[in-house]
Amino acid sequence: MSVQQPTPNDVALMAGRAGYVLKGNDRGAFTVASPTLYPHMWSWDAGFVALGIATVSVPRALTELRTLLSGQWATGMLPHILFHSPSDYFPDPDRWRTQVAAARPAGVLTSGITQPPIHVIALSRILHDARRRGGPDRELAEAFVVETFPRWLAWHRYLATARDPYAHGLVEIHHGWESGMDDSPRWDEPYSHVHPGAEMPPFVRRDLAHVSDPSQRPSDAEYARYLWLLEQKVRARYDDAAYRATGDFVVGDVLVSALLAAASDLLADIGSELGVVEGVEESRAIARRFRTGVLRSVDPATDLARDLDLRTGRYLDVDSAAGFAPLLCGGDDALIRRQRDLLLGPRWCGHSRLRWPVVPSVSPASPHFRERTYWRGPQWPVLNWLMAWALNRSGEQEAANSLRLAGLAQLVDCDFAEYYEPLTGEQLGSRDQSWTAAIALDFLAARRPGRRRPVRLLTSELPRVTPAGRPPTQEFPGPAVPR
Ligand code: 9WN
Repeated sequence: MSVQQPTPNDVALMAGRAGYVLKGNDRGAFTVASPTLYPHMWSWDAGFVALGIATVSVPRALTELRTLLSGQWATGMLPHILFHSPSDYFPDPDRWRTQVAAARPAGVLTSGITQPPIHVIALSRILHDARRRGGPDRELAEAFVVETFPRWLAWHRYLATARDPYAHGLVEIHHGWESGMDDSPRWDEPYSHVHPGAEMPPFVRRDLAHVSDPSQRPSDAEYARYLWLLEQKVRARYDDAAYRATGDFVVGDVLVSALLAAASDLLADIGSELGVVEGVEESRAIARRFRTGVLRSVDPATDLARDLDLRTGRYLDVDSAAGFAPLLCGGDDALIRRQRDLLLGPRWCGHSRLRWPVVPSVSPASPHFRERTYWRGPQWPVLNWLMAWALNRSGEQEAANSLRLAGLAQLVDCDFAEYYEPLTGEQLGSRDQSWTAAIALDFLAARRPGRRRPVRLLTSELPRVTPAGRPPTQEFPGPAVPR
């Protein structure tokens, strides 16, 4: 693959433009996921956004997490959306009708389902940044960890109990949206058992008004199923046991489980470093249980982890990036090495047809692969970040760095698209997507264990890039997030 190195100007522009996007999406105490398509706070987006902002401002990054915690339910659940002000996003609070739920928070309108527990991973990165800076940033971040430790533990405990009542070691999701990968082929089989009832209120999709090509989004039939599950959650009054007894979609999600394991380990680490005693052992036990569940799901024929359909008791065999869940939670060194080789090899990042060697959401070699459709093949920078993070953590710095550099090359157009067509590199979905800009900032800051360098020193490391999209032409100010 021919890659062209960006000029120092490209790199400076990327940092400046990423900061500009995040500043533009900043609503004071939180960041909208994107300016038009997603004008509210999304849970796992907020985690990625916070760790990106931390490269510029630790206090503002902590504010992002604090705002997210203001939406926490009495059960410990962190909802997937905190609504901001009236907008054309649908489903809106009137559709979610969370007032039926006793556990909802006061004073904040939220959705009634979850998203992947990335937040403590973000928090540990923010703490790392704050410690390197020292002074007030360090004090603030350490105090924040101690203060909020019980809240994060309650979030993880909710997933480990209400969402794994039979101790499978896999977090149960009740909606594809809870996986963060809405229409992934991972969910085709369980969704085939979801049949919207006649009682479903009518609806008009509003998302399609914000994309140039509807085929980049889930289909109408898929949307009807999404909204039917939402109705089932409302009918169960958002009670997990009641939904489990009546709802159509109940699946053990390996990626969510691996993130829970990794985040629980980190919570125990940062808590005990700061003298927290209560909850540290519980956190370690959660990590162990879900790591075991993830490793147990691995198909020895493919070395990929598999989701478990808890309605049928069958593992779901799909070549999606979620199969690399063991890389995220660790626990089997030989498997991690095989997953590293698989990830970088010709079925995944090294596939000969890919524009950039970064992880696609589905393997191009899979019959499920569709290059333009949402979570069915396109490349999502946040997934690439997760893989790079996991490799780094497993001591695979070289492999991690190759994903980071290719990820930067992919983003050099500075559009910060929601996702990318993997064969051409075309930007798809929303533009100025907050988490994509945040990933760019984090990759530019080049954190590696014991090492962090300012943005401008990085140019010699970057691969050569030929921007597949339009070259950036505007002038932007430097990172504009308040310090
Ligand atoms: C539904 C905000 C979110 C991401 C999800 C992504 C998409 C929402 C949608 O956008 O989901 O939650 O309306 O399509 O799939 O991962 O958090 O960026």
